[in-house]
Formats: sequence, C-alpha cells, structure tokens
Amino acid sequence: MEGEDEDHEFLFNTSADQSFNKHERVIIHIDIDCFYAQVEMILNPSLRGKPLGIKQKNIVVTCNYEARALGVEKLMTIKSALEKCPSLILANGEDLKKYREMSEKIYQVLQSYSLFVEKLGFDENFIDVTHKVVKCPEVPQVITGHTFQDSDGICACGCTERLAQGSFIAQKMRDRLRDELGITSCAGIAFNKLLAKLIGTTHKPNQQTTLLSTSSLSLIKSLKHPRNIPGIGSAINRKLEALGIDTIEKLQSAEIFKLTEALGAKIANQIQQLSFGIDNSHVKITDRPKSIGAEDGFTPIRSEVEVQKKLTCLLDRVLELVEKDGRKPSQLKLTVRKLHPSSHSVRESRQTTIEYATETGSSTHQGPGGEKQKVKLMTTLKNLFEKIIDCDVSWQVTLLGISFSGFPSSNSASPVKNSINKYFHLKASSSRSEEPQPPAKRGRFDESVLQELPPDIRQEVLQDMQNQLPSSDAQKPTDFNCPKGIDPLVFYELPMEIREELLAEERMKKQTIKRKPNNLLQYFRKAS
Ligand code: DCP
Ligand code: MG
Ligand code: MG
Repeated sequence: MEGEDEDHEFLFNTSADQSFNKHERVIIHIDIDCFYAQVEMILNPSLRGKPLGIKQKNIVVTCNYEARALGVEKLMTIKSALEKCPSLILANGEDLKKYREMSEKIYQVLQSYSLFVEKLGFDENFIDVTHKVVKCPEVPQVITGHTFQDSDGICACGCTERLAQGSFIAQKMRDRLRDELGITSCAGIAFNKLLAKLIGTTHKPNQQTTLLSTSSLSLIKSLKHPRNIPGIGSAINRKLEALGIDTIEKLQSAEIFKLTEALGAKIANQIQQLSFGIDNSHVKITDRPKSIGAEDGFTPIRSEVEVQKKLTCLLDRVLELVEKDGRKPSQLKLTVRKLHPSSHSVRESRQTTIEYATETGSSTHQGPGGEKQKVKLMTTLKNLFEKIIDCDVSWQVTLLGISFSGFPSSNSASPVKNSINKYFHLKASSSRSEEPQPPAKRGRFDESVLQELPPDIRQEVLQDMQNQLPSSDAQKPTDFNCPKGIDPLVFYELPMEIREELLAEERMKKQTIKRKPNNLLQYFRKAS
C-alpha cells in the first residue's frame, strides 16, 4: 500500500526557473482510471462490468467504477466495503509485478510522444509537450474535452491556443493507451504541473480537462483547505493548523516570516506559491538506476559456509529490489572486502554475464522457478568468490556486495542524450561523406529528433544545421516547416515522403512556377 499521507513538498519545486512565470508551457498530467482494478480486468475479462475491489491486507486499495457507483470507496476496510456492496468481488493486489509491468508499458507509450515524461508513482505521468506545440496561426483553437473556465477573460499571451493544442495531443495519447494497452485514463492540461494534476481530477473517469490560465486561481481556491494541495502532506498541514491556517485564502495572506519560522524558508515559499497556483518546477525525465544492489559489512568471517549464508541473505534482498524494478539484468557483480594479515582492507569485484529469468512464479522469488534461479545465481556467486579469494590459503572477509546491472538500454540511458547523440551522429556521418547525398539521407530534416529537443536547444541545432548546408539547398530546415493552411499536428503525423511532396508543392508555389494544383495539398487543406 502506498503512503496516503506523505508530504511531497519537493515534488513541486516552486523556486526553480523563474522565467516560467508566464504561461509558456503546456503540461499534460495523465492518471490511469482505477489502475490496479483495470489491470485485473485486463488479465481476467470476466471481471468486467462487475463491482471489483483490490485488496491488500484488510484494505480495499482501489475499486472499479462499478463498485464506486455502489458506494465502495478507495482505502475502505474490506468489512465496510462488503457492507456497502455485498456483491463486491475481491482480487488480491499484493503482488505488484503486474501493475509495475503495465506502468512501464504506459511510460513507454507516453515517451514516444515526448522525451519529457516524469513518472509519479505507478499510474501517473507528467508530460511536457511545450516543444510539440507548433506556432502556426492555422492550428485549430478548439479545446478537446472539457474546459475549466470560470470567467470570460482570455489571456492575451497565446496560452489558450497552446493549451488547445496540448488538449489535442493529450487526447491522442489517451487514445493510444486505450487502443494499445486497453487502459483508460484521465488527463489534465495546464501551464504548470500543479495545475495539470489538479484539473485532471475534475472529470473522471476516462475524460480530460483543460484549465485556462485565467481560471487558475479559482481552481486553487475551490480546493478550500491547504491539505488538498498536492505537495502539502500531513506534517506540513499540522504545522499550518497550529498557525491557524485552515483555508487557501489564509495561506495566501499568511505573513511569510511566520510560515518561515514554522517550516523553514524553502518550504514556506514553496507552499505559499502553490496556494496561488504557481509552480515553476520542470518535468524531470524519469531515469532508472543503472545497477541495483546491496552490501553487507561484518566482523571477519573465514569459512565458505558463512560466506554462503551471508550471500543467500543478500541475494534475497537484492532479488526483491530487482523484482520491484521490473527490468531484466544481464550482469551480476560480486564485491568482496578482504582483510589482509597486516590488517588493511582491499575491495575487489568480479562481474559476469547471467541469464536472468523474469517469470519465476512469484514477486518474492519464492516459487519453484524462483528457487531454481536462486540456486543458479548462488553458483555464479560462488564462482566469482573463488576468483577473488584463493580458498586454499587462509583468508578473512569483512564485506560482501551483490549488484545486478546491464538492464535494457532503452530504460537505462538518458533519452535526451540518445536524441542528441543521434543528431550529432547524423551530422558527423554527413560531414564525413565527400559525396553529396540525397536530402533524406543527410539527416538535415530529422524532425523526430528535432521535435523532441527543448525549444532553445532546437533553435541552436537548426541554426547550426542551416549554417552547414550548401546555399544551393532549396529547402533549408525551419522550425515550423509546415505548408500554409495545413494543421501542423496533422502534417507531422504524415509519412516523410508525403510531407516532402507537400513541401515541394509549397516551394513551387512560392517560386510562382505554374503547375497543376496538387491534389494532396488540396485534400489536407480541406480536411483541416
Ligand atoms: N494505491 C495504493 N495505496 C494507496 C493509494 C493507491 O496501493 N494508498 C494504488 C492502487 C491504485 C493505484 O495505486 O489503483 C493508483 O492510485 P490512484 O490514486 O490513482 O487511484 P486509482 O487509479 O485506483 O483510481 P482513480 O480512478 O481515482 O485514479
Ligand atoms: Mg489513478
Ligand atoms: Mg494516481
């Protein structure tokens, strides 16, 4: 069970880059509907349409929307849930493996839209799509899904149009999650993370809501109590209550020195800004650890039996962590600290490739598959130990460590680095070549990479690319290389050849060369 009452004060770091004070960004927050229950219904479709609760110990951690309609609530005791709904079916949710696997698949789908995806728990993700939003006057300005707007005022900075495009992208992401994984979700679209998370919960399930920036204060005020602001958990709330602060308005008008006295300057500032809906924190790309392991230090041991005991305990601990992580390692490393007769210590490690089975029958490696795997891994560890220690002469060991690594590269490497490397690789290979290459092979218009970069880096890269092109090149890359009259979001979905054709037609028009009208171009103009 996840801690329901945790303080997430560092989640929304309001003191970050102040240049984000305007409404420049487009942030999408996606939260999966009744997550554990949906996973169970996918695995066992006969549960669909029936009230279903997921139990951990004596708590119903979540339930599907059929059960909610009958009065069951998240985090109810099983006893009260069954009182509310005697027909409630209960599924055991203590093995988290299947939820973790689905969570990973969701993350992968979202990352195919934007590299800037931050995972929050199992079923939530923030996605920054600012760089996907195309500055083009022809883009439809209609918001997809619900709109939260409590006044007629419209901000003049262009954020409404940007958010409208964000809502279109959010709909596409949710459609893909539904079509590819069979998962429904809710999305919130706003100009910062805090507001995106809050607005997404206003229409549930399987819906999305966009917050217009002029209505952000009223959304925050509608929360009424500070404890309802994500980031303000029970510990902070207790301190606020002690200061008599029990409404959002009181937090907004609280004297900062009083807040600072009780909470420290950093948190005081952060939570006061949150109470105004201000959150300048970035979407941090979720990166996974490159290795998972544990070490144990002890008074000297001298026998192989003792080493085996220690390693068995360590392996159990580490396997549980690997299991929780959900990825499959391909390397196993053993670290040993040897105590020399002169009483100085030396650490030494040895690593080897392993075959790691993910289907072991249980998340804690207790099943028969898990036992077999443990025996194999223990043999490998023993071999590694014998490479470090010569067991024929006396020895003493004061530390043992086990670590797994070599996880699939798509998860362990930073996607941003990959993209930039990909770009520079393209550039390097094109500059090495003496022969002129056809445009498509030169990588000069690799939007899949360009579109993923933050606007400032992208601009720099584009400029750099332009400088490298021979002046005879008819079609230099521009940031918004989209023919007039076509929805750029539709345009960038098209196959490269069709885009090239449309762009060629556009260039022809510009050069006022007489030519038969292009049917393809006409079609997309009509469609948008
Ligand atoms: N969870 C848990 N313990 C908690 C809270 C949640 O184990 N204290 C698990 C069960 C949920 C999952 O995390 O399925 C996601 O939590 P949510 O709060 O997003 O709840 P749901 O996704 O179940 O429902 P909703 O449709 O309201 O988002
Ligand atoms: Mg959820
Ligand atoms: Mg959630």
